[in-house]
Amino acid sequence: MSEGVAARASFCPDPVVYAFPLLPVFRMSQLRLLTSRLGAQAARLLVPHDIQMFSWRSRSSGPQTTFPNSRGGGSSSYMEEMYFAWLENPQSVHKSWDSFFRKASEEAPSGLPQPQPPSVVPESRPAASSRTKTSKLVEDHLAVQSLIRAYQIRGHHVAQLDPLGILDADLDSFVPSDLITTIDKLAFYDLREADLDKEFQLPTTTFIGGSEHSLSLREIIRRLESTYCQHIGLEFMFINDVEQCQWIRQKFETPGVMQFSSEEKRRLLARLVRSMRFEDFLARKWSSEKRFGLEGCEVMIPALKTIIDKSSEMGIENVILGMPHRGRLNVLANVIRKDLEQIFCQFDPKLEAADEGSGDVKYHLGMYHERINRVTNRNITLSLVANPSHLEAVDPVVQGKTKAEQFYRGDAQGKKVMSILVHGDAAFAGQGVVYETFHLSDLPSYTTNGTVHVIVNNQIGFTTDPRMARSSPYPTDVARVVNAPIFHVNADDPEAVIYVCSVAAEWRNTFNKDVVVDLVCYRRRGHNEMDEPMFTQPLMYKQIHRQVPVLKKYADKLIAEGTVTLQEFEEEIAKYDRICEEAYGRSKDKKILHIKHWLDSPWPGFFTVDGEPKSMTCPTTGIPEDVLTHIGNVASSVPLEDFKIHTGLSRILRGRADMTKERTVDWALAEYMAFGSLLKEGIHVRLSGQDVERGTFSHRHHVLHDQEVDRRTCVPMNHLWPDQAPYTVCNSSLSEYGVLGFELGYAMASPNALVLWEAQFGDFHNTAQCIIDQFISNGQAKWVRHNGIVLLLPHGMEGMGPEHSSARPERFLQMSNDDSDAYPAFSEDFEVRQLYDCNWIVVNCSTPANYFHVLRRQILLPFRKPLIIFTPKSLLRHPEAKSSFDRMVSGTSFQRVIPEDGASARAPERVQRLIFCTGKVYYDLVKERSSQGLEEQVAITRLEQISPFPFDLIKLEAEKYPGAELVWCQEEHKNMGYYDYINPRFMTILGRARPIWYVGRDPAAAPATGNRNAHLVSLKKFLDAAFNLQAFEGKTF
Ligand SMILES: Cc1ncc(C[n+]2csc(CCOP(=O)(O)OP(=O)(O)O)c2C)c(N)n1
Ligand SMILES: [Mg+2]
Repeated sequence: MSEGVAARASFCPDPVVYAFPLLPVFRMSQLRLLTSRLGAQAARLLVPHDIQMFSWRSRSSGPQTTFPNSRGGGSSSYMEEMYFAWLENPQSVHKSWDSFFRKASEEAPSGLPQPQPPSVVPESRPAASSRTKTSKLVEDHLAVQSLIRAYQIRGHHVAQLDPLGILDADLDSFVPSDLITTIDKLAFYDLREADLDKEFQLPTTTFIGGSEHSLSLREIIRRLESTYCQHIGLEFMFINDVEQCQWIRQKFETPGVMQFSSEEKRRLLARLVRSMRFEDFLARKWSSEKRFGLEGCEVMIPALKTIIDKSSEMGIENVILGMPHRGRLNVLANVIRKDLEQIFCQFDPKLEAADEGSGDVKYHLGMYHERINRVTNRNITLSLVANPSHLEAVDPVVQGKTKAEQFYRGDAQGKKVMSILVHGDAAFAGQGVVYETFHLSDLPSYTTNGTVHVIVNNQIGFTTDPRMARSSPYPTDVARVVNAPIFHVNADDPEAVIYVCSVAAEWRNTFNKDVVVDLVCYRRRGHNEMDEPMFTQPLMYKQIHRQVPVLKKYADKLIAEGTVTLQEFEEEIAKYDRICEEAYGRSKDKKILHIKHWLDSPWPGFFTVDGEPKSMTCPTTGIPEDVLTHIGNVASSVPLEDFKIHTGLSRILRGRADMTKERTVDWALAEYMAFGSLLKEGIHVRLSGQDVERGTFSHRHHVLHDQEVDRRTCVPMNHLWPDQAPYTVCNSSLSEYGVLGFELGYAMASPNALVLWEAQFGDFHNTAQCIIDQFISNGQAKWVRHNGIVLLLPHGMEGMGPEHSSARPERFLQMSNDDSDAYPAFSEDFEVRQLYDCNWIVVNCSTPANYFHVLRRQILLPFRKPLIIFTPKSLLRHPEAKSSFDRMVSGTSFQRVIPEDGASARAPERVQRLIFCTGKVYYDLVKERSSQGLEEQVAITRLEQISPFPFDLIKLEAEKYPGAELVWCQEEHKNMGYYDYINPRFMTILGRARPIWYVGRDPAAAPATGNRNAHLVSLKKFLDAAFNLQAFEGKTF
């Protein structure tokens, strides 16, 4: 079987036998010669493919010659056609072909045997006798060029990637017909064994020659084999950019590139020792604990460390990592360098947690560490972002955090901050958020300037085989959509892995684009340490049990070649084992577990040293009138000269100017004022989501477009004050999961930014449900990490159908953690305490001023909580939905409840009904009350902050109207909206002495009807009930 790939392709009956150890490089001379002419099947395979523009410059001197639409990938027939056409009439072909053939004829050495015409030549072509030796020379050169290209494109299909040798990494044992895996394949190119020793000019699209410009065919094939078909499989030829392809070719093809100094080899061995012995140590001490060990992919530790070393060498100072369960503890210990005792004490079930919150399992926690990189001697900050079990959910979060860190450092090119994402093979292929995250990678407001992706491709997902887990050949194919090169590598060849990782880091630094390293490995144990893999993968695991661990293989190699001695190797192991033992000893002294030691994004200076808020008050959120006026003026102007805006927009700006003069704001202007005033105070504001720049409802217009100059835009918000903080407003890709995750990560980086994500319509947030359920609602409880992200969710029943109506308030409220049954103590700081204790804030503002205040409060609070805002649609233009400056000037604040202030409030004892409501339905209720003339009998009070529930204010309101029936009115169906949330809380306040009656739509399956008439009928029905003062007579509760 020493014939390597050739043997594999044709003769090997049992793939397990040949796959490992390293295959010797294909030796052409040992192959049987099968002199076959190009048969019909092979001719069929000559159908043109891989059509691409490429250039071929004469290696020695000649000018660049461009071949229009030439088939670079393996068809000589097109070139033959060109050639024969040129022979007949040089003017009949493009001048680039003319000059090429002319040059080739001039350079053709004499004395070559007269070639026979290939069998694929159509009959209409010139007879064999008319063909010259130049013709054969050209054809053979073109054939060799095609052959080189075939290896570059398809060599990875036969690369020896699987350490077990039982699976094909591309899920297919098919051997591409244009690779010379057996000698008869030469016929595919109309070449014969006799051609093997002929010299061929090398095109500039290969570097296999090193300083040689020509090589024998035998050597060409040997070098291609060794580059493309050994332990590294390269997928890059789909990349559209020729320069990038050249770069990769150079990195891998150049002879002798994979040389390691003995120091590098020893370092690699030491890292493998740590990786392997760490898992061994855990296995010994806690044999029945789940840890999702890295055994079978121990090389991941040196792989990640190489990426970090290399990046640090190129100037990176901050690396943000995201990764799943597999090997996470090992990464914490040996890459991030978390104190081992901190890790070990996580295994002690008796330790008491010192922090508030519910905590998380050890393989989900995050970490942040600043240290010196020992290889480069430079400072480096490493953070591993905490994540839920939900695989790949952390990807966009890491990217958002990375983007923010780059932004705050002014690192627009990503030269200082970068991200690394580690993935499992099954999850990378299966989870859609991976695709969504890739699609953010090159968008100006979302790019992190390249991410290095590392796949732990253990060729299994829990109990599922790859063939059942994906339809793509490789788990990595999703990366092709963004033209990211993919480097597959056999994880049992540590030097190949290290080389690939260092090229990946260089790629990222050179092109600022994503790159994927696919570590093809195996999983030595079950999915976790308690799992029996033989139930489902018996044969695979039989092979795995026979598999010699990579550390042993590599140590044997280095000992054999004299790089280390056995004694040194054993000492290295003993040294690390001692480190672990000592840390274990220390971990036993720990009595308390601090989850805050596992914080991935500390906010220096924001909290006290103990991690507490610096105060428990919130300053008032109003601002001086001159600031309001100034923002209003800028919002209604075009700050750039000679900038022509649309006439419709001029009208909108004039409207803003009028409102400013009249000292009023609508929704959009209130938002402008909130953002603008925060920018003035040095708070960066970022608003992201689909079509947010204009606003889905065409109300925002934060980006003005010059009507005469393409792509000339202006963001007046960035022209407010000379020293203001920057404002970013960005239309996102059409993704919720990816983009919301991204913004959450962005908000993680600093407390001094207002980061908002707006759903196009509120109901679309459910495609980002994982981010909401796993990160936003409980991130602080699990990971003691605050986050002030704001979700803007357009919501309201307006007859638009079952979609586009409900932002599903019930879901957010159901996940709110304030206790419905606990009657709170109304201390002086109740309002702010309640906010501090809650997991998130849910509001539905009915006035622009209140929206303004709640946005500002978000930043002025001494801590951070996610804020969910149900935002209006029709209210954006409702004439009544306006606020006076009086409600926004200094001294004013957010109103958690807006009490009735009309006629009924002036004589509350006479009021028969007090309606509580939230949001837009207020305006319907007021209109109906007025049309029925019930202003004195019915009071309407608005709940603006729904959660945490303003027990104190609601109590005051209820007490103010002692004789009134209490009603909760909502436009949503009864099983949706707010009713289930507010009802028990009202009961708690009222001591169950008074009922709170429900008025609203009946329970339903869909959030809204698709029939406009049905919508109006149900609206009328519940409005009638709201003002029917006899509606609840005689009813008990
Ligand atoms: C979104 C999601 N779905 C399902 C699971 C359950 N689950 C945990 S690990 C796993 C298999 C993961 O396989 P792979 O990505 O190949 O990683 P490996 O465990 O092999 O390293 C599954 C299905 C999960 N954690 N997240
Ligand atoms: Mg896997």
